[in-house]
Amino acid sequence: MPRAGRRRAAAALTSVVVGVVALSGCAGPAASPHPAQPDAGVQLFQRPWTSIATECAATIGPAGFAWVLTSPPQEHITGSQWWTSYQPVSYTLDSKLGTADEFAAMVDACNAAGVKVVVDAVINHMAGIDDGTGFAGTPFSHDDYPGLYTAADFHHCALTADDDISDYSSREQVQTCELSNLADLDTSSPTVRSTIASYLNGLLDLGVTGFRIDAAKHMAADDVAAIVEMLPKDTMIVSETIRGGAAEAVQPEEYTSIGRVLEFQYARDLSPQVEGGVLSDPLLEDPRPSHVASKDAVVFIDNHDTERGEASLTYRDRGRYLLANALMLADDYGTPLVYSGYAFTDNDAGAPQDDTGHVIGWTCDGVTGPHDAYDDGDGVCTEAWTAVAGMLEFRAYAGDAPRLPGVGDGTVYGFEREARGILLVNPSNDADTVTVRTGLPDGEYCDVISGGRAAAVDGGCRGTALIVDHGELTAAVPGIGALAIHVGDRP
Ligand code: LAG
Ligand code: CA
Repeated sequence: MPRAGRRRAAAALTSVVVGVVALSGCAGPAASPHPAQPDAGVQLFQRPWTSIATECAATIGPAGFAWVLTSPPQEHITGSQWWTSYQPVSYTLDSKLGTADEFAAMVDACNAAGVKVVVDAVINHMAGIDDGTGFAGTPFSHDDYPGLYTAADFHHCALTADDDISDYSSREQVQTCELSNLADLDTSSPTVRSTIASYLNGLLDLGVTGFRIDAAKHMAADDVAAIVEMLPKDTMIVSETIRGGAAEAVQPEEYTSIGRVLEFQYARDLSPQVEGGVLSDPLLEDPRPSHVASKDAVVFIDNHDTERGEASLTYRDRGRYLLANALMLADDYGTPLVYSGYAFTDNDAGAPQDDTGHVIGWTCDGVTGPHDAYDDGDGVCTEAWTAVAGMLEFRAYAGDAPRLPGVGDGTVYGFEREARGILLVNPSNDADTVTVRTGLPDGEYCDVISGGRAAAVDGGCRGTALIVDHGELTAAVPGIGALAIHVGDRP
């Protein structure tokens, strides 16, 4: 079958990329540096497949992202709200984000640009409404999906009056009752498991690399593990397990043997510091308190749920949001996932769509940073920000160098990745000049926050030039601004 062939081609491409960048230095830190393999991803929320295809080649690949996380690709209930994507009607790849052919072409385009594709897999549940006709024309009712599932394939928990989850201290409720009325699949059933696995294997056959497991907390870890065991061994898995505190029955740690998990505590610790203007070191030992181990964590400043809820920094915070993203990308904890959505005032509002219900889409040509103001529906285009590309380059050169204890004074805080790079951020409104000690070799460097990737040009710097002299860096850090230098970007 050509499908299996495509998958092998994608895997081969990946190993070539790894081979080129995996030359790590055998000498000390002062040796000529090589960038490590990229690891960071970007969530392109509600971005149509044709837009992602363009964007992989135009900005995401060149910026140095390793992967994109897409919104759910399966048929869903009709409606203009974004969250219709989270109410599956069938596993046909025909949605407001595009057709199966457009999806396949997007995967090919991204893989060709060196960007892996991770798909949001909604497998805990089906629709939350009584009945209807799906986006691709499939008729359904709450627990009956023709050719796919019948009532026997769903949990009917009978633990609460309406079968909805109400008590998060009850494992049985969280995993077998309905999450806000969404028909809860009986993921302990072998036939349900294999139906889900064949949906996911079909996506892998198209060249996808892995999955965000939506609502993983609402499925027993054994159920998720059994489904993942039906996929190829190298499938990337990122479970969405919202950390809900010690009183909750289900904890993220239960899912780390299956793959990585989204660590919600990271932004809860970092963002209020940036917002409040007073930064300090987290506990630098691994694992950090209330965090899974670094190797198990995918971290983010916000996502499509938290930007409508708990997140203390979002695109609306512009410069401070950028600082939080820079701090995350410079860190030695977890795998970062940058978020890129669209502006909104109504939490339910979907991305702009045409009269067939398809999202119109957007690409990010010419975007270099946060806008001063956003109109509803504007793409935020975080992936195209100069500073983000610069910090991805910083991250690649930082490699596995440890994060050192924080430096700075006044309103400036920063940290070094030992002898590889140093980031200074200033969350206050006024510029502040600091002098800090650093293990970077003496000489001139180009700031990648203002200059982006390959900030050194024609013997100078695209952005700010900085000097390390006698092991000291003196720098004027702009208000609500940052500076970052690393050993790979020197004029
Ligand atoms: C997720 N992760 O575990 C997604 O990240 C999150 O965006 C999903 O909720 C949720 N789990 C289910 O996949 C979203 C919206 C909800 C929406 C739901 C289903 O945040 O607001 O619920 O998707 O579309 C909506 C209505 C509810 C209604 C429900 C069922 O808001 O009032 O009960 O639909 O009809
Ligand atoms: Ca469940």
